[in-house]
Amino acid sequence: MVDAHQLTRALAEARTVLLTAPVDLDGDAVGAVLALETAIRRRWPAVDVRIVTDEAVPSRYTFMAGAREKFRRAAEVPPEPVDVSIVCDGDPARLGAATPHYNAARRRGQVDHHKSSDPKKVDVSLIDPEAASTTELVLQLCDHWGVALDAELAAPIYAGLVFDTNVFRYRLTRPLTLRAAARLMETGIDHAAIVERVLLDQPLGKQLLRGRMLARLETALDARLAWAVLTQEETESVETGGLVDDLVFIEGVEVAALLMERGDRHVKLSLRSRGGVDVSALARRLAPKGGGHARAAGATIEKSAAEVAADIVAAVAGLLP
Ligand SMILES: [Mn+2]
Repeated sequence: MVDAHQLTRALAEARTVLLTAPVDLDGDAVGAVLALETAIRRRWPAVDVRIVTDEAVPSRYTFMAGAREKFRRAAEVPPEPVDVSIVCDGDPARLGAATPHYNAARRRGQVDHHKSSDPKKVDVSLIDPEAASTTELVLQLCDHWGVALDAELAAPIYAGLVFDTNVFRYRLTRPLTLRAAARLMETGIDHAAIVERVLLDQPLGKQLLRGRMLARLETALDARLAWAVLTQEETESVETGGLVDDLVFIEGVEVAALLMERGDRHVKLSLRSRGGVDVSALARRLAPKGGGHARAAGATIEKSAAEVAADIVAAVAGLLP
C-alpha cells in the first residue's frame, strides 16, 4: 500500500471529520465515502464523522445502506470547522457547493486513484493510481487499521469496485482486485444484486434512446469508424452515460463518436477508441477545450452535427493505423 501513515495519524488525532466527494457522484465515490465513514467510526468510536456533498445521492445508489440518511447537501448545512476533511475519489477542486465545507478543516485530505491527483496539493492522503477503485483503497485502510471486514463494510466497497471496473472487465483490474473481491464476497454480501443495481438496471427512457441511437448508426472508413447523432429533445431528460460504449464495441469498429445536439449549432461529443487512435488528441483537435483519456474523451463544439461528423471522418481517416 502507498504510505497512509500521515492520514492515519491525522485521523487518530481528530475529533471531527468531514467526508466529501466531487460533483457527479458515481458508484465508487458513494461507496468509498460510506465505507470510509463506517471504518473511521469503528476504528475511532469517539470521532464525529459527517458527510457533506454538493448534490444528493443519485437514486441508482440509494440502495446502499446509509446513502439516504448520511449524505447532507452542502446547500442545507453551514460549513463548520473540523479537524480533518477527506475528499474521496477525485479532485478537491471539483466539490461544487461542498468546497467551503472541505476547506474549513485544519488538515485537508484525499483518498483517490485518479492519475491526475497530486498528494502535494493536500495535507494528508492515500493516492494510488494503480488502484482499480477508491473503495479498493478504503479496504486497504480497513486492513491497516485492523477494522474487521463484514457485510456492512463490504457492500459499498464491492459496489465501488464493480462500478469502476465494469465488473472486472477494464484494464485496471489486477490480481489484487480479484483477491479483494473474493474477500468481500466471503462476508455474505448479495454481490449479484449489487451489480444489478449499480450497473445492469437501466431506466426505460435510456433503453428506448439506445434503440434510436443504434437504429441511426452510421459508419465510414470501412466501418472502422461509427457514429450517431441524438437531438437535444431526445437527451434532455435522459441520462446518456455509457451509450457511446455500444458504438465502439461493434466488430471492426475502432473509433466511435456520439454527437448530442445542444441548442443552436452546438454539439456535445463523446469519443471512444479501442486503443489504436488516441481520442483525447482527436478531441483537442476538434475543440480547444476537448480532452480526456486515450480511449475515452469528449468535447463541446460550436458547429452543426453534420459538420462535426464530417470533421471526425476527415480526422480519423488520417489517424487510423
Ligand atoms: Mn473511482
